[in-house]
Amino acid sequence: MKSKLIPLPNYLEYPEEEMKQRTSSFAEEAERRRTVRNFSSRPVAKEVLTDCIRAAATAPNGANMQPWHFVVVTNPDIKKQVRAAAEAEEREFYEKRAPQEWLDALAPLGTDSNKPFLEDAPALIVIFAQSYGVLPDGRKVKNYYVAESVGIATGILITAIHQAGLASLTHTPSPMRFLNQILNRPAHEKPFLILVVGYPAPDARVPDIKKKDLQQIVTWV
Ligand code: IYR
Repeated sequence: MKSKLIPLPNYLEYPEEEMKQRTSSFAEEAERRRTVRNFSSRPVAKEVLTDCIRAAATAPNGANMQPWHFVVVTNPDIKKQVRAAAEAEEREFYEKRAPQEWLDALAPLGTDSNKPFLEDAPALIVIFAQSYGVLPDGRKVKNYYVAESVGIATGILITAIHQAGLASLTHTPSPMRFLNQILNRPAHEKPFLILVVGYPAPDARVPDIKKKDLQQIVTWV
């Protein structure tokens, strides 16, 4: 197929002062985000979740294959099934599989195998990564840079949820294949992570941890 290039649509340039202002406010806004593990059961408008996913779907991705699928779980029975299966995996992890070094790294977070947030929160967005695409006629198309693409989309999703004034938690019970069965997704879709979404509980507590200083993480040459 020959490429058809069009003029860049909808580009917006800002005067430099405004650019600095916008960037600094955005950074401040991003710095307010905390991963939350205590959720209120207060419902969230479907329209808001839909728009957050719309934003995520703009992610740059390999060859524009868009190798993702988002399943939004709000049904209490399905949330219950997800919780039961996730907690079974997590008990294996915390009690048997996790090496001591990993458990030590998790200690400051205060996590354990109980995952009440999987039922408390009004929505779980389960992100699936498609190892290949399927054309309408059933033929398979290869996807490229799947992990990178889905990771970027998830980052945008988390940011969209945060800017809506909602909280999220990236939850990765391992292995996560049980999600294919509960959510009825085909085998070529691999669960990437569960994003737990909602309002924080009024008494939500978060670990007292800090991000690295910029000088530790940036080198200018
Ligand atoms: N999946 C487990 C363990 C866990 C692993 C990492 I790396 C974290 O940053 C947090 C938790 C759990 O959800 O408890």
